[in-house]
Amino acid sequence: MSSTDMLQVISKNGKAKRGAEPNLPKKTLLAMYEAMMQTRLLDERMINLQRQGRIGFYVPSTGEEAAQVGSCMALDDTDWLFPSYRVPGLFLMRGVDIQHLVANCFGNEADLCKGRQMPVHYAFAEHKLVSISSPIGTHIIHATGLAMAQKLKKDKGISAVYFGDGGTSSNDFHSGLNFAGVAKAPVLFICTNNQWAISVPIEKQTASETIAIKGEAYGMPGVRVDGNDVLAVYDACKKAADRARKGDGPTLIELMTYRRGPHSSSDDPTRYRGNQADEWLDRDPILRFRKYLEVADMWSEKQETELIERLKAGINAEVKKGEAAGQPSLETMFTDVYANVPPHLREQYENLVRDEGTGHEPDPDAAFPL
Ligand SMILES: Cc1ncc(C[n+]2csc(CCOP(=O)(O)OP(=O)(O)O)c2C)c(N)n1
Ligand SMILES: [Mg+2]
Repeated sequence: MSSTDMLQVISKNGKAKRGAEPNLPKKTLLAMYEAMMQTRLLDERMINLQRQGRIGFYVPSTGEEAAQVGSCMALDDTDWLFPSYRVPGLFLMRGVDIQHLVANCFGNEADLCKGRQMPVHYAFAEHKLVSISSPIGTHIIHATGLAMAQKLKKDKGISAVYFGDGGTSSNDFHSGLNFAGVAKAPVLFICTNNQWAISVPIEKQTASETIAIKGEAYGMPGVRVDGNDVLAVYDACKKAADRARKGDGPTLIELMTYRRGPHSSSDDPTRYRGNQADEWLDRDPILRFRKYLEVADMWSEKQETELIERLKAGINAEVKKGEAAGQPSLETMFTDVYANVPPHLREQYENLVRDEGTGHEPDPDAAFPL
């Protein structure tokens, strides 16, 4: 297969292409479907909360669920993941409790980052999920570096880094792939090509025929996959992971999909694009996988209704808890940076505690820091 062909397993009518199906047990297939649905429902709820002014910010991934779930299922728990800000499904797949994702968006006292990180920029080191970097592309070289270390240490794990089509224009994309190619580092470069980088369309991002083809320049295979086909995503990532684990080096994987929603809750895509998103509705990855499961007699309307009800109830319960929780204490603005808090910060902390609740407002004209 060349880096301009597109790998597909499930056709539009839900039937698998002969001989193309990965050999996955029913239990795994249903777990994948559940994770995709949970990702979609969480996104919908969080965007609604933001629109109601109950949380400040959110990044939806509607229509990109197969890219997240299929790729993550192909990796082992020993592998390190470097996520982008648009992959909540990865966290759910790795077993992060949904309460932590919700608490992060509220930035409340239950938030593991104590409201100090940007919303949606989760970090769960114990699940081998590296803290999300907001600057585009910087984590690509981190993943390469970690993979080089894994190789030197003869570690069993590999690394996988998630970025978008816009990320391929960053300097770090080029240096990350170059180093990985030379070092034969065990890393998967997973590019979710949703065809937009905020308001920049893919045709303004690159003059290459595909993103996958760029792998060739760095001495690694590039594969182009239908990113709305969860089994094709799984298959391509599993083959690339096996290859990396064997010592054969990195792979660039381009997952073709479409950003159906806004870039983030702060964005209004009607300002810069027409209604192409509608065309992608009937290529919905969840609908396609559901058809596949139904054709294979693994799924019914009743199971669908029950699953949605159960998942919604779980999300609602966490939202209730998240909203009822208090804010992080003032003290947390000063903790976790210095083992011994320096005198000037201690003084600021003491002033803050003294003024809290006294109606004292900081003077905006006072010398920095206020
Ligand atoms: C170095 C850098 N430049 C610009 C930005 C602003 N920015 C945030 S998201 C984004 C678009 C990224 O698009 P893409 O990589 O396709 O990912 P997607 O949002 O589509 O998932 C940009 C330009 C940034 N965060 N970092
Ligand atoms: Mg994009």
